[in-house]
Amino acid sequence: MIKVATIAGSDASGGAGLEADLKTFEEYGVYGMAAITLIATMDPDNEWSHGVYPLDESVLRSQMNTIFRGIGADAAKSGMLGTRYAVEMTAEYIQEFKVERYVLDPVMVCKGANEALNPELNELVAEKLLPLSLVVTPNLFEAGQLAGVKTPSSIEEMKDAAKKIYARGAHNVFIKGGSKLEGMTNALDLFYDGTQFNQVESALIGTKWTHGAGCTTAAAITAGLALGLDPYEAVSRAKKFITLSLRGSFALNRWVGPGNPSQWRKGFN
Ligand code: PXL
Repeated sequence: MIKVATIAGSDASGGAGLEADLKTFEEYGVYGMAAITLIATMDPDNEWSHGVYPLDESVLRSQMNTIFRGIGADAAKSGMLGTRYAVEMTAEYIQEFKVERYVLDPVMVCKGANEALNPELNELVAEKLLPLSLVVTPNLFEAGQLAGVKTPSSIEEMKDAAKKIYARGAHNVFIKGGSKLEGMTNALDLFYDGTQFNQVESALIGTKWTHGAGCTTAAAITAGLALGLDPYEAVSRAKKFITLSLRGSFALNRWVGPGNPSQWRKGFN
């Protein structure tokens, strides 16, 4: 059995975080494991505002030992880390256990939460985790932060950010422009392997229920890598996966709605 680990937050609403990761791993037919960095909750009595509860360092370390020392992972991803020790421990275990297929989802913002999360950690993430990542999956805002430039708003600016992120050590950079680029009629993402750019495009899915799309995309890339796809193949398949998932998106309540990773199983396109 191919085994895949996520080091991520729990999203109590089930659409993002490690819940999205495990659902995605299941669709890919790989065995999923999770080290929980923090628990995110949402308050129905206060406009779905987010609470974030990091787990103690020792609890995180016990989970990391369970997974990496006790079992082993063919690939791993990290999502919301939330604390300095979670960033450092992720670097430590990815290195010690020589996890070559490591996907860094540099979660810096959360749809539905207005302010950036833990901006003081962004530089630490770039320094410690970018050089270990086989693929890094920033959205436009995160790409700007990792590259040290303003948030890209055109393909040229995405390319410039991708080069800068590559120069900081990431082996492959996948910037998710999605629907957010100026003047786009498609959902356009950019893949850069240090020599070549590939635009990865799909039709825009007109939905506001996109909660967890970033987590799902990074999880799909990780599972694809674990199955032996090369980075560009893994990204291309993940793009199809998230497009289908968003086609099946739905509201959970008036504030939030996720995609549906099980659309993949139905195999329509
Ligand atoms: O979508 C970003 C994200 C990642 N991880 C967790 C989250 C969220 C957004 O809600 O809760 C745990």
